[in-house]
Amino acid sequence: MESYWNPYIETLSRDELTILQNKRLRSTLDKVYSRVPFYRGKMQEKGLLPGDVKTVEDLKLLPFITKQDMRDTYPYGLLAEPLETISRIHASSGTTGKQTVVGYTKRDLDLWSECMARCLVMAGASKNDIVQVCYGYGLFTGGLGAHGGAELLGAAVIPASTGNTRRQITMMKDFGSTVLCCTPSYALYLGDSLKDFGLTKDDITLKIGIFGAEPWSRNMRKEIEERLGIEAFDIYGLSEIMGPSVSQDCKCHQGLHVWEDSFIPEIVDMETLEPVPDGVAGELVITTIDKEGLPLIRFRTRDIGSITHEKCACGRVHARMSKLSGRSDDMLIIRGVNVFPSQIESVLLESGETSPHYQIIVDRVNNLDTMTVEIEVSESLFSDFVKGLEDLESRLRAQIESVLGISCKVRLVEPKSITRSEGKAKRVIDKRII
Ligand code: DLL
Repeated sequence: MESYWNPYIETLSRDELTILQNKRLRSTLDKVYSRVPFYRGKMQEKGLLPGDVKTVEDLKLLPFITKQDMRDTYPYGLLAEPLETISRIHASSGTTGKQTVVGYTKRDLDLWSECMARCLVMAGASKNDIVQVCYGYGLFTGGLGAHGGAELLGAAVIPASTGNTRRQITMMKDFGSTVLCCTPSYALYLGDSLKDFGLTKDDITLKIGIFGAEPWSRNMRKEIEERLGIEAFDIYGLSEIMGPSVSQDCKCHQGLHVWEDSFIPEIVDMETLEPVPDGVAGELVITTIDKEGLPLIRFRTRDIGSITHEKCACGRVHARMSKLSGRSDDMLIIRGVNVFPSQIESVLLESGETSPHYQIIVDRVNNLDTMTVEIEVSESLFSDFVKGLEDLESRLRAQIESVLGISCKVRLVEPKSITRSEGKAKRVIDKRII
């Protein structure tokens, strides 16, 4: 028998859901028009008043909002509530120095926990479970997001955060964790590491895994399930909208249910930016209709996938998005952390010590992502003594690591050794097979 955290909302009929969405959309638009100069300006440019958008069907009249707009209004320009009512701030990396900043009111945090609790129950978890959260805690939304939902559910939460695999496995075994929340690549790594500690999947009590923050394939899901002896679920979210729990798959594993009472998903053609019908792939655009602190209207996620509004066999009417097939920009996700090549470029430009020719090589070794940045040095420096090069390598590595927040290798290479491209420079060689 299917369980629901919020049976009323999760099994509404499409008509009831549409009525709720229309009402919430109108009030969100009224609010942002009156309180956020950015939205008022954008709507006025199009000659639109909030009353012109009456239903979800009319969404297409509205302009989009992008990560760039969030940076242009950094840090608080898009808040629809006074700062005094903001309870928590999260942020995520941008293409260059500035982060995108998101403020949550107390009610927003409750909504987030509600959505996460729905995801946990959809995966089969209950208050009797022990949930080990190995997403990072901090500005990244994974840790605190999963944590809030598990607490609301009434489960016992282990706020393990990332790193220290030995300790993670010891806790998993000794504390009797039954639900694991982390990135899929870390789940695979944990699965692989069991044997290093003389354990098998029969020595642990995990039964459910809730994995997201990076793309992963069905094959990877099978591998993880096998190694850890669990059922794995795909959870999606993004800092700008809300962390984990914008959507997740149910036990049917036929797409990720988007909690449509809070988030309206659209898929738009990547060239024309016009909405496309169900089943056709394009860029995912999300409008929040129940958030107070930072409502976003038609946010371009840059994630590519498709959507279906067909009711699911699990009884939920909420639309399902496909597994994501990629991004329409150059963002990389390395160990769950978002990396834009331009962030590395700005470090190199600022340092003034190398040529601007560089290449990022991403690989997966023992199921963990690795990143090496190859940078060409100038002729004069290259002929210099080796010690100087080693110092420069470690200086650049430290700078890149501090900007990106993840470790990497830096390798200085001879002038003109990185292949020049006739068109767009090929900055990234991604050797990962996902
Ligand atoms: O990754 C939030 C999150 C944390 C989601 C934990 C799930 C679990 P950001 O750091 O802002 O937020 O990165 C968001 O990560 O636009 C996608 O490109 C990618 N992403 C997130 N979940 C998935 C997923 C968090 N299940 C960006 N499959 C998004 C594929 C995902 N890509």
